[in-house]
Amino acid sequence: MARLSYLFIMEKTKAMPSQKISQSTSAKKNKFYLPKEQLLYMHDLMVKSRVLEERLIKIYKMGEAFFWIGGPGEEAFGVPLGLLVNKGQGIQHDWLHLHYRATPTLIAMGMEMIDSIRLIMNRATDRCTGGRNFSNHYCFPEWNVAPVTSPIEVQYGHALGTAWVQKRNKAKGITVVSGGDAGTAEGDFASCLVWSSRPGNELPIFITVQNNKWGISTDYDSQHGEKYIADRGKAFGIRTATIYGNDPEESYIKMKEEMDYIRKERKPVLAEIFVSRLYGHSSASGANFVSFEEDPLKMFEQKLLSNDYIKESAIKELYTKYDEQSKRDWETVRKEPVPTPESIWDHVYANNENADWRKF
Ligand SMILES: Cc1ncc(C[n+]2csc(CCOP(=O)(O)OP(=O)(O)O)c2C)c(N)n1
Repeated sequence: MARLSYLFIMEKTKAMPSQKISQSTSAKKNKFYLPKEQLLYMHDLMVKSRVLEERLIKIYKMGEAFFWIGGPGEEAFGVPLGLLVNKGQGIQHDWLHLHYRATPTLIAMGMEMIDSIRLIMNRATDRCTGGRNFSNHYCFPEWNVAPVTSPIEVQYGHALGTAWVQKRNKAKGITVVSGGDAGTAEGDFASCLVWSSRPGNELPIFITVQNNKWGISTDYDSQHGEKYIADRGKAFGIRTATIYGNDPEESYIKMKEEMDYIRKERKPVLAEIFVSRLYGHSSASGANFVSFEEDPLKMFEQKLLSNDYIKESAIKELYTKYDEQSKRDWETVRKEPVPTPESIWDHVYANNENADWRKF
């Protein structure tokens, strides 16, 4: 017991990572570069994503879900990414290998709130996994969104596969992979750098790392000797970028530049994007709001307000609209069935939905 409370105090008082996210000059200025309509649209999607995640946390805390993990704090990166994707099925479209903080990206791509609620509540109606996986473990074959995995970083190996097929077929689409800073210690990440940059066989892949400075409760500074994770790409001749991901406009402009380069040159880019983690790691660490990190949504709202692009009342209305919608969706999902025991083998193999492994 004494040890437990000691650990608890350690966790509470742990020093914050010292290396602060550096805000770029354009984000600091109270000036916008993108059209007003686009900024307001991005804001709308960011609010929708945040309200949805906060609804998921409430559902977990009500005891109606087993686990929560998600993306509050990554909206200013995730929404622009979703808007920049060439969405569709097949190699002419972009392929996405995302991790478990990708709600903002999926919302920007058109995912409905109810899809995410069905997933966290493990309902048979869940489009991604038929109610068989964790929250935020999305999978949308019709948009080339590969299943999110629980083992971290394996997606960097999977992503090579779709990028390789796109290259071999001279397809238009590119591959996008996302993951966290701590996970870059895994071999899969190193394999991704090696295989995406082989001379003459470079792959059209956008390798992104969302650096929130944490790996569950391990702080960034105690693990990384390199100044930037992105610098690792230089050893392989990969073009690199560091992006301040708490400003949606900066994320959009800089990621567009990198994605345009990949689309044209058919070569990889490694981008490190600095983001916040606003509700801790997951429900395993309490899923409570932390006030010591930058809130990209609040910062964006301040800038929109001071430029007179939106009124305080309109912001409130937006939150209310999505909050009410998420409540209605929750009520709907509550009444839906959970998967039947017989469905346990469904979707184990692609295109063989009723495969029963016991027959093999
Ligand atoms: C292969 C593997 N090792 C360990 C874990 C346990 N684990 C889950 S999340 C996580 C931290 C990941 O941190 P980071 O990559 O920075 O991503 P973040 O969660 O901060 O977005 C760890 C170690 C795991 N899921 N898979």
